[in-house]
Amino acid sequence: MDLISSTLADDIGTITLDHPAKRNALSAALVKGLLEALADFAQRKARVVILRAASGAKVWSAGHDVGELPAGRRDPLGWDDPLRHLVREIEQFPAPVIAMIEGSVWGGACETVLACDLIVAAPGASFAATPAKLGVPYNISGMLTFLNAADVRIVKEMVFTARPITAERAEQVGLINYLVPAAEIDAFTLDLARTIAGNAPLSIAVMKEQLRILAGARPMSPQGFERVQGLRRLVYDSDDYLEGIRAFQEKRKPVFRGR
Ligand code: LCV
Repeated sequence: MDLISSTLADDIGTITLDHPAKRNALSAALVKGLLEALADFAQRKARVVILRAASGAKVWSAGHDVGELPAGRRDPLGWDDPLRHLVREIEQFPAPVIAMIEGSVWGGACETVLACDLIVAAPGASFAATPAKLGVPYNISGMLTFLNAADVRIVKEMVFTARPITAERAEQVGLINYLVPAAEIDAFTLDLARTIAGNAPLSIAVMKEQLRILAGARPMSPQGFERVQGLRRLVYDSDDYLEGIRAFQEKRKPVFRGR
């Protein structure tokens, strides 16, 4: 069963998340489909990609597939995790990726959307960073994705409260580029894509890569990195981490005890 669909027309690639039964959770299988579509578009020299869910989706994506998170004792967001691959491929894709959002976006999907180059959202859309709700120690490059997308105070609000922020608020704080009525969002996003596709692709590709390298150039000493990795290990080895995953699977509110 295909969990995504993709089309390429007039140099514009469109990828649609299509696994509503699991609210487009970013499972390894769904991410594999996304990566294959992006690789195909790169090979066919797409000049811009639109990443979307089905029209009228209530949930754009529920984030990392919780059922695929390790049950403790292993970094849940290590280098080879499918979500980490997806974020890197979007950032390194040689053309702009536009996230077109209808519905709610959760956790790793929120980071995936923020890793896109432009974001167009409809009223009713929302964005939630959920590690604190699950007891997950988010990873450093993931935190950098958030930090590059919003003021640190907004990032702290998102990650400490784990509460969704509305598309309206996201526009106010500059988290998204455009807020467009649902009835117009398809045409608006296609027009934006067409504008980009009509410009010089080589110039755009090099500016996107320059911005990626500059945005990633944040000083962190080896000692600082090791300290953070040690702190993250304490979290994913904690009872709270197991409790977060268990509570999600038992469809109940987690009880975190700070150990
Ligand atoms: C697997 C799911 C999921 C799901 N995984 O429908 O950023 S971090 O660190 O937190 C990172 C590790 C991460 O991204 O973690 C995931 C964060 N995501 C969330 O916290 C959102 C979890 N999902 C929900 O709160 C609800 O599913 C929403 C509000 C998205 C939709 O609610 P709704 O009532 O429409 P259900 O909850 O009934 O879900 C429908 C089916 O999708 C599965 C869920 O288990 C259910 O499966 P069953 O029908 O087999 O029970 N599902 C939803 N999200 N992230 N599976």
